[in-house]
Amino acid sequence: MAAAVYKSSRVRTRSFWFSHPMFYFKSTTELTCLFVTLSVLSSHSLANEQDFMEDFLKREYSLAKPYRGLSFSSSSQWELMGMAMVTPDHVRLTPDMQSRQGAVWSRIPLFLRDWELKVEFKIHGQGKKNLNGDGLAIWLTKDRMQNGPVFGNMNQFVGLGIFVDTYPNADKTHDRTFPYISIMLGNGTLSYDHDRDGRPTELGGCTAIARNAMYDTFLLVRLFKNRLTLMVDVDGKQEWRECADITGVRLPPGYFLGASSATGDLSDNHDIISMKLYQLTVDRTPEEEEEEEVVVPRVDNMEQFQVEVQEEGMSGVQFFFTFLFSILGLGVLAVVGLMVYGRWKENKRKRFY
Ligand SMILES: *[C@@H]1O[C@H](CO)[C@@H](O)[C@H](O)[C@H]1NC(C)=O
Ligand SMILES: [Ca+2]
Repeated sequence: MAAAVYKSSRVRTRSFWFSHPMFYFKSTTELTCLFVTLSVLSSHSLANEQDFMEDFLKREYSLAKPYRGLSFSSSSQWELMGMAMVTPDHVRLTPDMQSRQGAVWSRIPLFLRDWELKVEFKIHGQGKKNLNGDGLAIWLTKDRMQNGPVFGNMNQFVGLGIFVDTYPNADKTHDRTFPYISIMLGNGTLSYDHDRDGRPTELGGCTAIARNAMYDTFLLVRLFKNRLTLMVDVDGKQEWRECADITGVRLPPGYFLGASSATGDLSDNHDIISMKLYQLTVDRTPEEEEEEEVVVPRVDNMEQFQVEVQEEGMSGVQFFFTFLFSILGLGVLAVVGLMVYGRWKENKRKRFY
């Protein structure tokens, strides 16, 4: 859990420094200290970046124009399924029509441990806001080419699912703005709950206004030393915004990349423009090298997610009882205080006689 708390407090501290530097640091000594600290911090993060000694595109795992390695034939690297179709500009998983499903799956299992996946896509359609659906999903899973209720793929999947959910099925007055992108790690027993937009199993996520957008949407998924980060770029600025950051992610090797989508009563065009996989080369310590492989996907430190739940604040009932007990507690304290004071006064009076 430390990671999430540490991260959010660091972000807050930083924005405070930037907005009130002079207010906070009165003397030059303090400013010098701050400067040294910041330099150390930034050089540290630079060193982190250089951990990626080299990265390069793996064509056999990538899907890009003009989509040569893609067809229904068994010799292709990527395979289409359902309503999915290829055009010169994109792979359309579903058209803007009701009750369609489509997917595209890699045939080659991925055995890299550290990688980065860049996905470019576009979701667009005629429907008004919140009268469109349902979104698309990016997969790295044990099974491939399955039909089902999770954005056009099976439920109880085993592996990684990233959902670009464009329709709020749960309470529509809730604080969360859609489209919402979220991450789930399936282990074969966990179930994605569509009616609750997958909240019970979500490991992280963010809002990304990625529908009928002027620019294509980009997702960057990185698995680096068991740390899974998700970044998005929705407004064509070519800048990544952090969406989720999960440590201790353990994914068995040999899973398949894919993308799928489904429409129901509501629809949209769900277009994948490219999925590019880059290998990250990593320096490992001997201990890291020896880390045993897992058989079922899992997250090592599940506590990191309990914090997020707490951050949602107290419910009305919780608040009422906390308030009630605080008042009662104060009352008891006051009574005890008065009694002690009364005793003390009485004792003092007695001593005078
Ligand atoms: C999957 O994860 C859930 C929740 O962490 C756990 O209760 C369940 O036993 C796990 N299943 C497997 C097959 O590991
Ligand atoms: Ca939904």
